[in-house]
Amino acid sequence: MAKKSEIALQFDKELFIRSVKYNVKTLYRKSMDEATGQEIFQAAGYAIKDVIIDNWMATQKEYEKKDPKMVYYMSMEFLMGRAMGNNLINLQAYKAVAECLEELGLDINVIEDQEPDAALGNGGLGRLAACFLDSLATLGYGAYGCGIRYRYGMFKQEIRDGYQVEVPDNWLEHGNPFELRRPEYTKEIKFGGYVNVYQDENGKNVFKQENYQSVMAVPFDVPIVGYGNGIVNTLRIWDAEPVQCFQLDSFDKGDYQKAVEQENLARNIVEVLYPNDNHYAGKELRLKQQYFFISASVQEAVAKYMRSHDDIRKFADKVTFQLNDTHPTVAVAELMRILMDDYCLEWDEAWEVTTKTCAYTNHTIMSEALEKWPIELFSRLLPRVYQIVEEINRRFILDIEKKYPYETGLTQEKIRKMAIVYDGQVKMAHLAIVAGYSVNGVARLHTEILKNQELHDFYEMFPEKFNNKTNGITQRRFLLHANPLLADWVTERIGDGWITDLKKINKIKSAANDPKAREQFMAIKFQNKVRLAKYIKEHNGVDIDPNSIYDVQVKRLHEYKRQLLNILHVMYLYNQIKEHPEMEFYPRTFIFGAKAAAGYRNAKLTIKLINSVADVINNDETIDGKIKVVFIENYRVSNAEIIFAASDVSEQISTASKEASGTGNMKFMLNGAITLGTMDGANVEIVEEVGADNAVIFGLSSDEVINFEKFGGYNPMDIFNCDEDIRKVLMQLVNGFYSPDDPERFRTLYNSLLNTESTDVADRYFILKDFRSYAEAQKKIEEFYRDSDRWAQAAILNVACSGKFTSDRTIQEYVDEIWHLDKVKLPKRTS
Ligand code: 26Q
Repeated sequence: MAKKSEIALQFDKELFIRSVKYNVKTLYRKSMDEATGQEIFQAAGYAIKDVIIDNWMATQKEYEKKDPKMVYYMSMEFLMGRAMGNNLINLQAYKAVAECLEELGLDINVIEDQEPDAALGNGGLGRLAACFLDSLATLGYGAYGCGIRYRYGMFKQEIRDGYQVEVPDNWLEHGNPFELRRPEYTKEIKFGGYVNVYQDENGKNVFKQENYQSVMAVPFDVPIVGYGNGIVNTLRIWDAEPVQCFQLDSFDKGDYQKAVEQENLARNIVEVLYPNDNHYAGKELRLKQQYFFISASVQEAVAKYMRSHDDIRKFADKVTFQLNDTHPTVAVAELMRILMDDYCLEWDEAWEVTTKTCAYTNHTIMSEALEKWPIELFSRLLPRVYQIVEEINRRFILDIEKKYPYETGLTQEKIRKMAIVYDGQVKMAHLAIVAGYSVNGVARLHTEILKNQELHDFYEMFPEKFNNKTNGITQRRFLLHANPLLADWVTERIGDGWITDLKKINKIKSAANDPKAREQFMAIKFQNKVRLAKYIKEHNGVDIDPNSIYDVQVKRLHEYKRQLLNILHVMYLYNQIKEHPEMEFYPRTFIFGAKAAAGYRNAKLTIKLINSVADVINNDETIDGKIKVVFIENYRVSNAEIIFAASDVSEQISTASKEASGTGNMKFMLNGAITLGTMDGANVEIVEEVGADNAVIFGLSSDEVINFEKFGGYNPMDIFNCDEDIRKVLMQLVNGFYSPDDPERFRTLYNSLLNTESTDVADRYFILKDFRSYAEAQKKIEEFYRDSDRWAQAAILNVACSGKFTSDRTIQEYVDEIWHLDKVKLPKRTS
């Protein structure tokens, strides 16, 4: 049997060095010592792409030969982060390249730092897509990621005067060595106009969209390297270009107008990623983006299939589309359109293919995230697609009437709740469920809530479609690359099998009871804490103490994630220390990192509050540095890698039932942090794996939250009136304690917790309700940490029990239970 290292490319160091020098010369007309860091990164990037490209070609050839079933992972977001380090890791060439660069007098970390993050996503959903691509390639499954090549990714966050300022992310400024433009696959995408019906020679209706505007979709391919197996899959992201260059004088006025509009459409459509996370904003341009990349991807998927098959009716034998939330759901109607209008299938035939091809993943139960497009907008932009959606809806309503006949008295209510087109809106989740063969949630609890609450009506109608796929993360990026010290320590003890089979990491369990191993583990954690302290000093100018507990909450800023609970507790602790200076207190560094959607007022104000609290506390010399508060600017994939490795406490404190899964929680666990969390999302399964003794849990259960939401019975004023400590903290929001220049600054945060006049529900996220329980849990953390042996034991057990949370496991479950893909193995390379 060929060993992994034989299949993986033999890495030729001399060739690589020559290639870097050559690239510096031909790209920049410079010698190595004249080149800037960025130029060397580019040159190294091209040299790495050279190494990848043979495997890429070999993989695609093998796919052509074996014709395996493939998945198209359709997603508005791929939060890839940096490519260089990850590609080298998966090529098993990281150390070799580090040595090459060293020979050239360069530090690989410095070169890696030159690469901008590919931030084509907001948060969890986008990063999940990136982890899935890594696992698909590593497991040897044929897959395409389909998305948009945004000119500007997730904004860069700057903190000025404590406030978030959004700065455009011009990530392509210096060029991207890892992408390949593929103009030969260009597709035309049509918007607007109207649909005319003609009859062909057989008297069959032919639908034709006319007087439309179009843009050209031009794909860029990005290689996705599997770990040590020679497989290279493709992330295909679409750029927009105007249909034709036009000359001013050769157009009459109407055409000129149209030409300009088309040019603008092309310019606008892929301009920028919408920076909303878990929030729907019904923007016309967003719907254009969705149809743009979906139409291009579906057209290409069908064209590719037909290049090597002759019967489009068997499409679903070879292709499946996974819809990453409802954002790509228009794929359902676009596939119907292509099958009927371009391939002349009858409705029933096209429906058969479509419903065997499309599957939908739900990532949220937050009602403000549900996509509902106004009919007026949807039908104006996509007139033919809308006709098809209407027909899907009409037929679905017939099904509802069949299942709930009028004599049951349920018909009207079911139609009202379940119809795809209703009340002037197109409901994308309903479309995805009706037209898909699978509906999955992303953690066990989340899937149960979907079945029993949010999507209960659909579950009753299609129980067989519903299934759970608990999220996962790739250990290649989030341990092997992010935490080399811990990765080496694990490998030394148990071998490197965990890199492709994370269950095996369970073998380090024995280290938890080995005093020497515990000491080594804590020493590694300490070094990682020093690395983060250095980063924070460089980027924030704040000194933090690596001997303090690093208590970390990094994730998007959202009220349901309750960063506000965290910072209110810090304010409370600070009051305690001031009131009882003699009180024993283990030094703590509270670390935050979060981007707020640009228009989300309370989220942005929470960032200001965190920074204001930091200002006061960090500059109060009377507390002996017992508490430090740090807000890490511009939290993103690349600095996340440094942060997870250095964390002691993982804050996962969402209101129970609101966080579908969370994936940061898993990255912390893998790096030996202890979860301080609610019984929400995947936290439930994390606690199940590691044991309740090795995590700290607090707060309302999801059932309790759901009951309060349904039946009422919680009034935060009761808590305000009875709990003096909480009252004091809340009053500090409005008495200028943290905002002497403007005492009213944080009034809206105060109101969100207490005031039923300004919001429909006071304390919608149960922050005050959970406060005491959280404070007690925090106390437990402190006691826990004081017993450093016990802490080290628990931390190691977290690493040891993280096996379930690899995205390799998640993907294998998608393959076995949803997609049914064929595995591909590359033949041994002889050259
Ligand atoms: C929708 C309409 C218009 C503009 C933007 C959006 C939009 C964009 C992004 C809506 C939602 C998102 C992102 C959602 C998201 O990241 N959800 C997270 O998905 C993770 C992966 O499954 C889970 O772990 C998290 O719990 C969930 O919050």
